[in-house]
Amino acid sequence: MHGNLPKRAFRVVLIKPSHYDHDGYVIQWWRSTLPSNSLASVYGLIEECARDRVLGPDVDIEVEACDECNTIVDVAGVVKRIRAAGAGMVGLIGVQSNQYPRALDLGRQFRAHGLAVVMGGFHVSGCIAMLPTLPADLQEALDLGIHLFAGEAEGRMAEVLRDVATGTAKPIYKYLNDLPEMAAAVYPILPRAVVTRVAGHYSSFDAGRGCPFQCSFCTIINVQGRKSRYRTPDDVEAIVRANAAQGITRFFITDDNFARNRNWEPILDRLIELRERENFNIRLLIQVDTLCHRIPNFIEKCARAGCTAIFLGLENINPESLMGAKKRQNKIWEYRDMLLAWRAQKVMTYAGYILGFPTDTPETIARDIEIIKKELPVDILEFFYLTPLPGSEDHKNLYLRGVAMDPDMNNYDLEHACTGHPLMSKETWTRVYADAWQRYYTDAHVETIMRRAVVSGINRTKVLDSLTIFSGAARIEGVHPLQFGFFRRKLRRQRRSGLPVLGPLAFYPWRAADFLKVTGRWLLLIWRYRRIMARVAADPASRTHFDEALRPHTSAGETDHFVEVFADKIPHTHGAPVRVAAAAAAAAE
Ligand code: B12
Ligand code: SF4
Repeated sequence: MHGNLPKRAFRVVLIKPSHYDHDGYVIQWWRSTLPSNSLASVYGLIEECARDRVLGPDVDIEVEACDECNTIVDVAGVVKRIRAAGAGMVGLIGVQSNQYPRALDLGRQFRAHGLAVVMGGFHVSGCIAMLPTLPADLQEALDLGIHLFAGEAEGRMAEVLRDVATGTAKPIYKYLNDLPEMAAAVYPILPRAVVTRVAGHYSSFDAGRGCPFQCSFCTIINVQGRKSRYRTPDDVEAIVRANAAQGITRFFITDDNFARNRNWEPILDRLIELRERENFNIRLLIQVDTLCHRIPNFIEKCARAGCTAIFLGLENINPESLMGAKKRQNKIWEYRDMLLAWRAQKVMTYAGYILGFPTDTPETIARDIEIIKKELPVDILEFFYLTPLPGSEDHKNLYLRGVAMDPDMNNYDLEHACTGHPLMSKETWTRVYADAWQRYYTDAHVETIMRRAVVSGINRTKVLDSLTIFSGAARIEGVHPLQFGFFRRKLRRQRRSGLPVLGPLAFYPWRAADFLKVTGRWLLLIWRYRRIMARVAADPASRTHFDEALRPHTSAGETDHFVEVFADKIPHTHGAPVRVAAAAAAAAE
């Protein structure tokens, strides 16, 4: 019957916006280094709508996706393709606060051509979840006729498409209080052509959402909730198989804390089965917390399932800062055991470190980084400013108290001081951030990390490549390594609205000089680090290398030197080193 209906098309163009650098150019690369899971999630949802023909049996839903971090958005081309299809919409995907100004600039251009635009992601969801009234920037989007989507879209995408197709889309879709179950939910997927724009062909999926902890700087718990919602092993297997069919077997599991995914074990068991019985060459990058070593078998199973690297939120080594941010779960006296447990499985560790907690000063930060270098066997340390991200409790409190915060959302990328600090001026804090990279990534410490990699049997090329990127991204490119890619592109015309588009005679000589300077600095860094690697590899002593950071705790109650430094700051929580607290109390008498 339906076969007689003339076919129509509805084209959905999904764009994950990037954000602007200091000069107002879009941060984009020939190849990015990390995949966008938000894009993969929404792509999967639109594909489901296409399969289910939610706009009617005669309407073909066509979908295309791009991540602006690795693809130039051709606005005119998008307009042409949607017009050629006869109907459609632009989806601005996974828009974070720092990406909001860029997303608005893109939305404005599409709206000027009369296209329907829908925007979702953490800025929209976080602001609507936490603030009593709609902030001015979200109102600006509404005034442009952009539709906002707050919450998660699983099970809701068909409604949005139908509304857009019939011209009845709502200004705001609000689904924050009704979080979808993830069991049997549609899973994230991207076509190979999109994935190949990520160096190393990494794809991603979230095996779960929600985190039980309550860190005050966190946005996630206020948008995705604190209850663990998780995918089934069958779904995870289906994700792996669907990607493997396109030749993709490397995944970033984007759960903020995979260790608190209540289904972690059956999921890992299934991945282990796929690797060990069916020879899938799975490689995983996961995010965990600092208590994960206490979960029986967790680390061992992660390694068997193909985990070669982890991200963890160390955040700070001063218990006072951690308590202030309600990060009570971080027990500094267990940091070394936890890191050694990962090393024993040959897994590389990346740790996030936040600068700007209320009691931080340039001196304490410098001291703490030196302590980490000497006493903790972490490979990569990455620095962030403590930032009141929209959607976090910190942001809400400052907002309600009327404390000044940077009005430019582009700066909420964890690389800028966005509010005042009680002990440091903005200039000092900025200097401290730059100094932190300098202080950690000294050639001497890079050499120590390489020696530790050799003795622990961790893939040295992987460690060396990461050291190069993390050492150079902020200092050479001026962008955080999490936003890094290979070969920066700066398009003369893709400049932030309000800033002038330079003429070719001014732009190209500047860009050529800029390119040569940056390339020269990279080549120098790569050359230096390769020499360090060669030296370490040639030195037989590397194979028996030992330093304080690699020393396991041998007797019960034994504490690290740095734990003693913070003895008076450690709260009397369960498991805290009593000997240290007692010693500190005795010393104080
Ligand atoms: C994986 C990840 C990354 C990856 C990939 C980016 C990505 N978005 O996929 C990498 C490592 C590149 C990354 C980098 C950064 N990230 Co990040 N990242 C995440 C993380 C852990 C998961 C993202 C995800 O996949 N979520 C699951 C998806 C399904 O949720 P979602 O994006 O919200 O999308 C759903 C809905 O919002 C909605 N939706 C979204 N878009 C649209 C569009 C339409 C049209 C519709 C209808 C619906 C819709 O439907 C989706 C499905 O339910 C989140 C935390 C989190 N739990 O979400 C942080 C998070 C998004 N990142 C954050 C930040 C700050 C950054 C960085 C600036 C720095 C940093 N510290 O990491 C950089 C920015 C660089 C960049 N280019 O994105 C913040 C953003 C907070 C904010 N208010 O802006 C978050 C929330 C974490 C935090 N610290 O609070 N990140
Ligand atoms: S552990 Fe991570 S995801 Fe969980 S509340 Fe803290 S910052 Fe958020």
